[in-house]
Amino acid sequence: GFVAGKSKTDRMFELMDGFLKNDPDSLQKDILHHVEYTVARSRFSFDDFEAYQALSLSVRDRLIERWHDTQQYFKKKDPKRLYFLSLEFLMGNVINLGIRDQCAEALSQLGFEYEVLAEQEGDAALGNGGLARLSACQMDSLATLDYPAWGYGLRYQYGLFRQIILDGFQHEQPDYWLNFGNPWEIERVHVSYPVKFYGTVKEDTVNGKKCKVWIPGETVEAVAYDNPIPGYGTRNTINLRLWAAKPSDGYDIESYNTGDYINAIVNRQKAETISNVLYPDDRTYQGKELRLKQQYFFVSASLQDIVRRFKDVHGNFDDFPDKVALQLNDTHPSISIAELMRVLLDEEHLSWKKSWHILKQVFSFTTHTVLPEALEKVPIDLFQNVLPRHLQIIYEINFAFMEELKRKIGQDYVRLSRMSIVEEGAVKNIRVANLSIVCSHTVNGVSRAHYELLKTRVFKDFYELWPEKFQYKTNGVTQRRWIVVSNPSLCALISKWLGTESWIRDIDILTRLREHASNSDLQKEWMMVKKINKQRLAEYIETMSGVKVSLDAMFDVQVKRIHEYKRQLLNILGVIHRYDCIKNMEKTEREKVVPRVCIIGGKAPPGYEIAKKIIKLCHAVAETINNDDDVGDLLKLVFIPDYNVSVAELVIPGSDLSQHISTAGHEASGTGSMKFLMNGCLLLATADGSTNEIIEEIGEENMFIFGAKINEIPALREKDSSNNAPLQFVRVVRMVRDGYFGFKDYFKLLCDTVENGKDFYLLGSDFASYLEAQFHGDACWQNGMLGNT
Ligand code: C3B
Repeated sequence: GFVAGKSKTDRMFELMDGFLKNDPDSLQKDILHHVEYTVARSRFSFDDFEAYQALSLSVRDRLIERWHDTQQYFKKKDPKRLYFLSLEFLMGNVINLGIRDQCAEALSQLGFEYEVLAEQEGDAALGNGGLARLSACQMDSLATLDYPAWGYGLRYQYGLFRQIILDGFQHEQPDYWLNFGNPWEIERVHVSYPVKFYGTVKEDTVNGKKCKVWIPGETVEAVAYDNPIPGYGTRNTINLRLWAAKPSDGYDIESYNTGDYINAIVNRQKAETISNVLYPDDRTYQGKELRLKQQYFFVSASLQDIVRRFKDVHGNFDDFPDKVALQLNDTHPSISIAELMRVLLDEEHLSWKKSWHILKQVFSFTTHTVLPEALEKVPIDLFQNVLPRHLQIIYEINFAFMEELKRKIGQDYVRLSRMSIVEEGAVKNIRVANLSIVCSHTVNGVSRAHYELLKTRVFKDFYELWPEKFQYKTNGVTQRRWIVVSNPSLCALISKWLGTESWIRDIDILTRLREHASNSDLQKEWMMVKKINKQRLAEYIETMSGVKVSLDAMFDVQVKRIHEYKRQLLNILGVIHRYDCIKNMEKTEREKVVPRVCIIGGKAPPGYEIAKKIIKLCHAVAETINNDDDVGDLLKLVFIPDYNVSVAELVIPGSDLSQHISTAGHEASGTGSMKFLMNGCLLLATADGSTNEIIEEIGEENMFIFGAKINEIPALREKDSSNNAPLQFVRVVRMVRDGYFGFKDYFKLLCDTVENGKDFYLLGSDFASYLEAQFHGDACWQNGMLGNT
C-alpha cells in the first residue's frame, strides 16, 4: 500500500531506488537469473559468451531503472528537450555506470574474468568516422551534464564493413553485428510509426480550408530500439533511439488483388532493406534513392515521436519552440525541415505563416565539412518520385526565400542562383546545405578555423546575409572513454596526483597537473604507464601482423579514415625517405638513429580507388622494410587492420607520437588529436582545423607543427606545385614508380596524383618541412624530451 501523504510517484521513486543493488552478491544473483531464465542455459554450465550476455542483461536492468527514473523526472518538469538527429553513431561498448569493479568481483567468484567477457562484445559500428564518433562523445556528455536529451538514428543491421587485408589489399566484409543479438538494446514493439514514400499529392478541403493530402505509394513501419546512455556520476540516463524498418501491417488491397499472394509478401518484406546497411563512404554523396529513403525514414519516425511526446502535454503548437530543439548533425537529417513543415501544414492544419514561424525557431545545423563536393545534392527527379509533397514544400520555402533575398540584394541573379535551394542546370538538384541554412536559426562550425572558412568561402553568401546565424563550437572528446575506459593506469595516476576524481566530470581540472609536471616521481610513473600500454599494443601488433616490435622504439601512429586530404601518402613517402637514409648511412651514423615503429591504420571507402592504393603501398613498403635485416629494429612499418573504436582504445594509449597531417584548410576539426593528447602522446601536425586551437592551448613549442598555412594554400595551388617539390620527394616517388616495392603498374596512378603538376594536396611542397618536423621529433626523443627517459 501507499504511505499516507506521499504521492504515488514519490513512492515509486522510493521503491525503485531500492530495487537492484550493486553489491557483488546481488549482481551474482542477477547474472545467474539471466543465465537460467533469459539465456536459458544451466547455471551449472555456461560459457564466456553466455556469461557476457547474462552480465550485460544484468547491467541493462540497472540502466532501465535509471532510464525510467529519468523519463519520469523530465516528464514532470517538461523542460525544453534537445533532440540530436544523426544518421551515424559510433558508440563502442557501454560505459559510465560505475559498477565495473563490483561486476568484476561478482564474476570472479563465478569463475569468469571481466576482461575476457568484455572482449566478447563487438563494436556497434553504426557510423563511419569522426562525425559518428563525435555524436557518441556528445551523447556521453549530454548524459553526464544532466541534459534532457535524446539521440535519434538508424539501427543498421550491417554496420561499417570489417576491413580484411589479403596480400596487402583491402577487402570489405559485411558486419552483421546483430547475429547473436544485442543485449544492450530494448526493442519497443509498441513504439512504432508508419513512414510513407512515393505516391501523389491531392487537393482537399478540411474545415472549409484547402489543404494537401499525400497519398503514399508505399508505407513502411519504423520500430524503436532504445539504447540507454548513462551519465557519469549522475542518475541521468538518456536514450539513443534507433529505428528499424519493418513491413507495415497496413492491408494494401492493390498488391493482394493481383492474385500473386507470394510476391505481394516478398515485396512487403523488401521494406526491411531501408535500415539494412550503413553507407560506407563518409564524404562523397551520390544521390542514391536508398540513401534518401534512409534519411527520410529515420527523420519521419523521429518527428512523429517528438510531436507525440509534445502533444502528450501541450494542446497546441504555440510552445513548440520552447520545448523542442532539433539539432541537425550535418545535412544528413535535413529533410526533417520539410517534414516538420508538412506535419504542421497538412496534419496539424496550421497556416503557412504560423508553421514557418515555428519552424525557423527549432532547427540548428552543424556542418562538419569544408569540401564543397561533400555537400549533399539530391536530384529533383529522385526527390519528386520519393517525396512529392516535400518537394512542393521546398519549392515554396525557396520561393519565399528568393523574394526576401531580392528585396535585400536586388536583381543580382548570379548571386541569387548561387544561394537558391534549387540548383538549375542539366540536372536540377536540391542543395540540402542551402535548405539547412535558410531554415535553421544557427549554423555551427566545428572549430574556429572551420568557422572562418564557412564565413569566407563555403557559405560566404549566406554569412553576408545573416552573420548572426553563424557560430562555432570546437569539437571535443570525452575523457570518460578516452582515458577512464581506454587507459585505466593513466586514470589511476591522474586521480592520485590530483587527489580527486572530479576531472572525470570536469576536464578543466586536468590543468592542475601542470603544478606537478616537473616532479620526477610523476614523470617516472607516467613513463611506467606508457610502457604498460606500449607493451599491450606491441602484443596486439604481433598477433595481427606477425611483426615483432621493440618497446624501446618510438611508436609513431596515424590512425583515421584513409583519404587523400588526410595524406597518409605523405606519411608513407616519409617512411620511405627514412628507410632510404638509413640504407645509405655509415655504421657509425646508424647508431644515432632513433628507432621507430611507424603504425598506420584506417579504412578506405570501398569505391575510392586511390585510398585503396595507399593501403596497398603501405603494405608493399612494410614488406620490404620489415624483412630487411640490415635495418632491423631501426625502422618498422605496420598496418593495423580494421581500425575501429575498440582498436583505437588500444592503439592511442600506446603511442608516443601521432600524425594529423591534412593539407591545411581541409580538416574541418579533427578529434583524434585530442584523444592522443589526453593519453600523453605528442602531435606532429599541420596548422589545420582544431590543431590551431591546440597550438594556442599548449604552445607550439610542445608540438611538431609543419607545412603551409590555410591562407597560403590557394597561392601554392596556383603555382605548379610539383615544381615546388624538393629532390628528396622526387626521389621517393621515383622509387615507387620504378617498382622498388613491386606492383609498379598498380602504383602508377597513385604516383600520378602527386606529380606532373597534379599534386592537389600539396605533398611535394610540404615534404621538406614535414621531414624537418620529423627530424625535430627524433632530436627530442634523443634528449629524452618526448617522454622516453
Ligand atoms: C568529420 C570531419 O572530417 C572532421 O574534421 C571532424 O572532426 C568530424 O567530422 C567531427 O566534426 N566528418 C566526417 O567524419 N564525416 C563527414 N561526412 C564529414 C565530416
